[in-house]
Amino acid sequence: MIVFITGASAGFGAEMARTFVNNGHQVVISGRRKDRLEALAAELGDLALPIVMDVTCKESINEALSMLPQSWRQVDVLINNAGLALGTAPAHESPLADWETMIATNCTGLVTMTRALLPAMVERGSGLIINLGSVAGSYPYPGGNVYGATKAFVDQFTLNLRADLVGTGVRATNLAPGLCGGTEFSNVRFKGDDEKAAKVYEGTEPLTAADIAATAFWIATLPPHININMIEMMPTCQGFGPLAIKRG
Ligand code: NDP
Ligand code: 8X3
Repeated sequence: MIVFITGASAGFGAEMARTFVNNGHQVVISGRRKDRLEALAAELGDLALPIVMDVTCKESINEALSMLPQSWRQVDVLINNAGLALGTAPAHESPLADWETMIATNCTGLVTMTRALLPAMVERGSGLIINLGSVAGSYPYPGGNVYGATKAFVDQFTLNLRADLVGTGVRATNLAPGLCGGTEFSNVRFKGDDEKAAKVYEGTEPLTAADIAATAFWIATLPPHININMIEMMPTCQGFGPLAIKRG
């Protein structure tokens, strides 16, 4: 298979690249940080192709896709993984620029990549798009405001892809994890405050990037007549909170 992963310079994306390459598949590893991608490519060898690309920029996506060598063009699996949360401030205090960045990356970037690669999949009658959603797309929490809303978008967009793709042979999945440690997610969310980021996982046994990679690999290697619409996964230590009520 040829697998195209966005956001492969860290976290889930890098681990998914390792899993697919270690199982003999070709993987395009993309992201903004060239040094990270080159280091991962050096680790993984010829089955990994590093491509610098910013999903928030249409021109960057088009240029990256046009640079793919002929033998890498028939993408079987697109993993729309690039994404981020910025901050946990309440809506009335969140910087608008943070909201715009989350929407540009988690929503616009994801649909731009999908629109670019989907027609060829439909033409071939096969292909798979795995979108990284989140539990934040299903359950509200204080400070989740736009991040959660972008992941709700991912959920509904994936279901609507399914609606359009019935009969084409192309599959689509929303992979929606909960608390997952060992990635840069919280370091990015807290804008480099690594102490605050580490506290998120204190005293927990969170999911790992390897858990997510194994799940993505399982989805991608199922027989072609099976479509996993949505998978929500949490660590056993995570659950649900009560609804908030302000009394008095
Ligand atoms: P990381 O911060 O570790 O990795 C995010 C990746 O996205 C990086 O490779 C980063 O690369 C890339 N990225 C960010 N912005 C852009 C951009 N504009 N263009 C291209 N690439 C970009 O996070 P995770 O691995 O933890 O998260 C991956 C996905 O999973 C995200 O969509 C996240 O929302 C989702 N998720 C994460 C959970 C968690 O708890 N960790 C739980 C549920 C969902 P670079 O900076 O080099 O561009
Ligand atoms: C990441 C999980 O709970 O931090 O999507 O929003 S959470």
